[in-house]
Amino acid sequence: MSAGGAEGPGADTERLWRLAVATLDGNWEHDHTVPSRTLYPHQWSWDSAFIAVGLAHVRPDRAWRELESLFRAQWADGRVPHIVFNPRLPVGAYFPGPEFWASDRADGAPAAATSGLVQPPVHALTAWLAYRRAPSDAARAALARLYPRLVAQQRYLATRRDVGGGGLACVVHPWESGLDNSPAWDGPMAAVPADVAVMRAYRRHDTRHAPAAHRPTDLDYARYVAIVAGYRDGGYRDDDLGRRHPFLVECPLFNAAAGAAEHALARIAPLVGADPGPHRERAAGITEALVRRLYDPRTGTFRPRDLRTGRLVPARTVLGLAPLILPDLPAPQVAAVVTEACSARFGVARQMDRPLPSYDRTAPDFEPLRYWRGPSWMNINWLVRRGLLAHGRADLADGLRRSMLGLVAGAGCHEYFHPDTGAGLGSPAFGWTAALVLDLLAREPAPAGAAGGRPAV
Ligand code: 2M8
Repeated sequence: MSAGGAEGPGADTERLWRLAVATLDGNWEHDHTVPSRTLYPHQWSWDSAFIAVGLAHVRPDRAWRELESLFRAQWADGRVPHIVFNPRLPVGAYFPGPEFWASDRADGAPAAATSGLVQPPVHALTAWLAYRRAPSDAARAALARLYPRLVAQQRYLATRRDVGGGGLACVVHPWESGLDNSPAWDGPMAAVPADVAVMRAYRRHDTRHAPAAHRPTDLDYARYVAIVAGYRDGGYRDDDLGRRHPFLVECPLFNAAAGAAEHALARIAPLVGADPGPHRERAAGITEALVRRLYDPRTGTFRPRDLRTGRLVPARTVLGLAPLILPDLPAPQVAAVVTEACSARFGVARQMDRPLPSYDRTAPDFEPLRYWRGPSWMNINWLVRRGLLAHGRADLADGLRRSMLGLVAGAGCHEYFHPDTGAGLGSPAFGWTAALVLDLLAREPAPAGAAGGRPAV
């Protein structure tokens, strides 16, 4: 394939660009972009953040509408819900739907029906990138409106969610990690009491649109539902979670995103008349806490910590590479993570056939078809590529970029991809895949006032 390859942009680039724009346009829904018309027809939190990065290249006004519509559904405590439900859709358009979450019964919930969970806080980073891509008075005004909401999002995580007391936020559900059925959650999930028979009372929506063999199992879903039900029945309150909540994990990707958010807020603050100093201090604190609490010097990797057992989880997943996005990650950890990324487990190289898988390729339970247990995903690859660039590894970042573009050139804007064959899996017209392809194809930031961002062909 030639899309963005060493041979330079060509017809493939033009074709990919058009496909990506058409995918984003096709998924646009009055004030946001759905991840997928079939599988995920509402608004998802970190999807909207990644999507805004792509929209900034082609429809900058929509990039800001995307983020602002999401933050309109922010709760009074600062949490940004992981799903904002579209009231125009019929009951059963997604499971679990608004009737299950019952956000209208919770204190501090917004007028819109939402979930009560969050997702990795990549929004400040992507707002900063969207602004840098297409700076304008309108973009600066949008940033000024978003800034206090982004700060409140961070405050919620840093205060209500620091259940371990060590300066990191914990996730209270695998859905909050974004990597729903990652092998990283197998241990913590095994401790969640659930009976698979409860699923007889529900109708799963996902397996109507994707093969069951690609999706989390019914037992996974029984546990997902049980964790939500407990949290919901406690009014989605976070006090005393350590005593009563069955799933509490500190995730390296989630916290790396929180650290990157403080770095981004430090860049945004002067533009909106705020002080960048506190953001720099908080960023340094998160990086220090990540290294202290989640870095395992024995294996040279970052791993999630299960707060119920106090132990790091054994699985080596792509989550462990995410701290690379922190510009202040200390050199020994940078070297270790790059070594892990370049190992046979993940296969990063200057010349690589396929992007990163979501899980260690050499693990006996690696599953190339099942969701976050093996397949390659564009958003994670995009984050790791940014991390490689931040730490002076443009050679590896370029290998990753070409492998990502090759995947989409071969299979289209799928949700995820077979990590060996490159076959497209899941939804065939997926929002963040399209958006991040645009970002990979576009040149690095457009000069202030430049229009478009479309690559030369
Ligand atoms: C997937 O998660 C949802 C639940 O939030 C699902 O499986 O139904 C994950 O891939 C998540 O990371 C993503 O944000 C969401 C929508 O694309 O789908």
